[in-house]
Amino acid sequence: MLIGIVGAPNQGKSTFFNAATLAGAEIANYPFTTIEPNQGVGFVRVKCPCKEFGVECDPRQGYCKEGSRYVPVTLLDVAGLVPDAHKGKGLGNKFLDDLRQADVLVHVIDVSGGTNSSGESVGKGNFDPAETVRFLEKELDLWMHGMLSRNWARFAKQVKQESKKLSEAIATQFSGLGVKENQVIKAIEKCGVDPENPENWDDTDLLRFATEVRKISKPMVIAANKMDVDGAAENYKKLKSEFPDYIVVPISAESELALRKASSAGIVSYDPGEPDFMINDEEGLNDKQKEALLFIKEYLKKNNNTGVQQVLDSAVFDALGRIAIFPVGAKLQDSKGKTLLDVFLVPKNTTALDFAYHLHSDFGDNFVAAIDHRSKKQIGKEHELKHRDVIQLVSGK
Ligand SMILES: Nc1nc2c(ncn2[C@@H]2O[C@H](COP(=O)(O)OP(=O)(O)O)[C@@H](O)[C@H]2O)c(=O)[nH]1
Ligand SMILES: [Mg+2]
Repeated sequence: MLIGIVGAPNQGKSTFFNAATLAGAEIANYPFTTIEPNQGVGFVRVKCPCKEFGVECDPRQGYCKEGSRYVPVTLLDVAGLVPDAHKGKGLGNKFLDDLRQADVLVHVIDVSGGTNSSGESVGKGNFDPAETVRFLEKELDLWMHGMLSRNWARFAKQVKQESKKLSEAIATQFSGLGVKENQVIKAIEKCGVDPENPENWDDTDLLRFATEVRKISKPMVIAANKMDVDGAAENYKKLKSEFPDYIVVPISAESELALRKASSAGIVSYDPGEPDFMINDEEGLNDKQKEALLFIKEYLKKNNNTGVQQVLDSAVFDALGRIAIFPVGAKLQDSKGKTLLDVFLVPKNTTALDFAYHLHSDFGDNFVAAIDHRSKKQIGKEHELKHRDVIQLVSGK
């Protein structure tokens, strides 16, 4: 699972990334092989079944705090996007290459209206952040369109001559888009282009198709950042009403970063996503630190949370539509007596059998039934799992 943090320069992407990944790698125990400088480990939050069942859990990865299970995910701090990046301007190509790998995007924007789409500081309230949203959508669409249109005529002809399946051919030939075949099928249906005659698609068709592919393959939430600046709240409301199809989450990345740093230093007790924090050693603080923490306290009173945790949760569970499933043995334990050891983030509509295969092909091949640990009822192969299900697999071997 890879979450791409995207946006124009100076909107707060790196601040968001640093806050969300601070010390993440150490606590996550998360196996990744190709970690790069701009990658880090963050967490999404799931209500852990441990409280409900009255047990102590032993997370293999991530951690559990006060009944909240923090499940590791990889975050990617994508290079800042500038206008005309799709033509290779700025770090355009690097941006788009990073993006290809992402399952879901978090678009960080300066909702105080103080930064334009080129990343220039213009003084708060002097820029409409809605423009930044449109600009990013357009850049992504033009990038995808550019990749498709470059060789389209030749590609379409070849597909036809060799009687290939168009959706499959698009997914493999344009691997640079990072799009799966089922997503291509959906996009073709959505924009009503003729899959039998791709040579007849004109440039407008291709752009419409690119737009649908982008929407389907790169779901996105908007992190309305710098909400701590005066006047940002009005912009946020406006943005939310202007983009009803997006999840827009108000955030203050800087406040979250300050709290995480203070928490690492032992100055405060704070759990990401929570509405408050505790100052541990009031006397040990200097005036500046005190003032900063009081400012954040006031912010939290008004806004309920910094929003950083909520953005990640929304990206994975709402925009991407994943559900968290806890596989267990009898008594919630695995063969070594570890309780609620694992949790997996799988697509919605995952069936009991899909889940068995997700764990191991042997579990799938030898699937007999599964038991829903809450109801103690047996469920069959085709049964669709729900968010936070606790599932015991019954295997034939
Ligand atoms: N007031 C305020 N400023 C922020 C916030 N997040 C980031 N900034 C500031 O915005 C500027 C750009 O942040 P940065 O994370 O480097 O942006 P990036 O270019 O998108 O990675 C820096 O001066 C940050 O301190 C926030 O939540 N509130
Ligand atoms: Mg940056």
